[in-house]
Amino acid sequence: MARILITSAIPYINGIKHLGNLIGSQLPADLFARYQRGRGNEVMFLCATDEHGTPAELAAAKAGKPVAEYCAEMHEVQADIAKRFGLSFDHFGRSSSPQNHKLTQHFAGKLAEAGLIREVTEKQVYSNADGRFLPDRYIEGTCPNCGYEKARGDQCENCTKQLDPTDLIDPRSAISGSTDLEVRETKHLYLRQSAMKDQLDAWIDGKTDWPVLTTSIAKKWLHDGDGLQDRGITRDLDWGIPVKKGDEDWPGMEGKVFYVWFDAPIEYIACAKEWADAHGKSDAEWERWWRTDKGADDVRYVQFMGKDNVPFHTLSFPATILGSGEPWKLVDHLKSFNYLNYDGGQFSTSQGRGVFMDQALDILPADYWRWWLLSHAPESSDSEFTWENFQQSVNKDLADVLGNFVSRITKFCRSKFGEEVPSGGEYGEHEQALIEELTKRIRAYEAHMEAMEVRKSAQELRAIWVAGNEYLQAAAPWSSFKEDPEQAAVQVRLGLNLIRLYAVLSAPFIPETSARMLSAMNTLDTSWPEDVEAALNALPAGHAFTVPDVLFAKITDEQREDWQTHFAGVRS
Ligand code: B3M
Ligand code: ZN
Repeated sequence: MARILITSAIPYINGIKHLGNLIGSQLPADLFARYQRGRGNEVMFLCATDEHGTPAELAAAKAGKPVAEYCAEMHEVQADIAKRFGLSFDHFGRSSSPQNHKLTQHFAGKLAEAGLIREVTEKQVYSNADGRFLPDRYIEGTCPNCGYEKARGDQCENCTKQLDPTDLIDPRSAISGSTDLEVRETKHLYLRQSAMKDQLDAWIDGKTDWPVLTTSIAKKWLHDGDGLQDRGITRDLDWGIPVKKGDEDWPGMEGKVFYVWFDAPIEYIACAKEWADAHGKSDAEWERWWRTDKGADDVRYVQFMGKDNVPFHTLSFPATILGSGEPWKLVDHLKSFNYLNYDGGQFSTSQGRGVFMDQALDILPADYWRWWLLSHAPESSDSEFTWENFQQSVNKDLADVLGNFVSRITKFCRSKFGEEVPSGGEYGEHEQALIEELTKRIRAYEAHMEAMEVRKSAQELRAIWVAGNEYLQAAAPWSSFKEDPEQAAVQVRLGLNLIRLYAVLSAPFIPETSARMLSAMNTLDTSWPEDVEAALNALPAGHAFTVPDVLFAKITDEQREDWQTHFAGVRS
């Protein structure tokens, strides 16, 4: 039994995620986790909310809540939606957990011991009225380039020009509106990534099986311009993990916190400890996933993320881990995604454009969305959600192909043989041909799933459903029944067994429906079809079943138009 550690990029706490976020990391990670469990492997699937940084502070302020309270509430909201989408995390943690505080401070201490941290004095804008330093994006003013009055200190939203806060005309605090600002000196910690360039370079060179898209991004950061830059890992904020060297205070760093991108990936590890603590397990039980000196050397570690997160995972986080000098597990395979667009534009959280996870579940069950998103995953390029395409996939793949197959065979059996698997006869030439085709296709499906080729896996699964439909169409038990009831019994027995087989194969994509299919087939046998012929004999003659309710309702043109209109605007 292989052991597989899977992490999904941890979603920001600031609001409910849209479908583009979902397909960019959490959903494909869940597909992989479910598949690996289905194959009998031991899986640890971790995700969490990313709770620090300016976005969290801003969102809490907007909601009029203390940031800790806001994060606790939003964590519950996200956890609930994740559950309803069938995301099967072994643990859904929080980057603000005490475990992550401790581990982040631990890493900083180790990096300091290794001489990899330097202190830098910088100039930053301080707001007297707010009593705090302002991050660039907390400063607003008039854009010197286009005259837009609400330009931010890092960039003008109107003309997209990159700005320095000092470029702004009439700068003011975005928090209080105060113009009582001054430039003050402040001290920060930098991680000396430049000193680790060769080590990181060599590590990336060893990753010959990584997609070029991934390694080229890493190589670009390593070699372009002046090469890998040292990175500021602290901020002047209240909310975050206090800067400490292990358990000790860090002189001169009082009142400062670590930068969100420093502590967020460390949460991948801390999350495993949260999992252990939540289940009363010992440290050894989570360390066997993460410490190569404690059993993790035979773990395969796979990360899922959107393409914009690749540099942090190929360079910054490995720099933290390697720099610590401790035997932590490094990523083995990194699966990254392009962007999903929405109906001719981009999904946008700040503009409320697109379909958000809670809204999606308000109109249709999770499996409809899971199937569409996974079968259209933005792998080799960006992809686009349109309502027409969604309607078409649901109606064709789910309702016509899979749903119809299940309904036809169970209803026919009930009417002619009753609600049990019919007896008599044996699989003949046509059945053998189908078994052969399915064997080939299932082996291909496994290979695609193993390689995390999400779209190809979906196509193969669909082809497996189609093969069953075509068999049934050709066998036509409804006509053979008249002359040769025994032959019809064989065909129906095969069809009912196919339902169980399809439930097992489809579970990673559509887990809820898969469970309904298994329950209609009255079986707990979810064993993987290593031997397809044996799998098609799993339900013996006489085995009772029930006819399930319609698995997938078709989307009508009227519904599609309604949704199209409803989601055309922006969410407030
Ligand atoms: N929260 C960004 C994102 O969700 C960030 C990922 C952190 S992964 C450690 O895209
Ligand atoms: Zn401008």
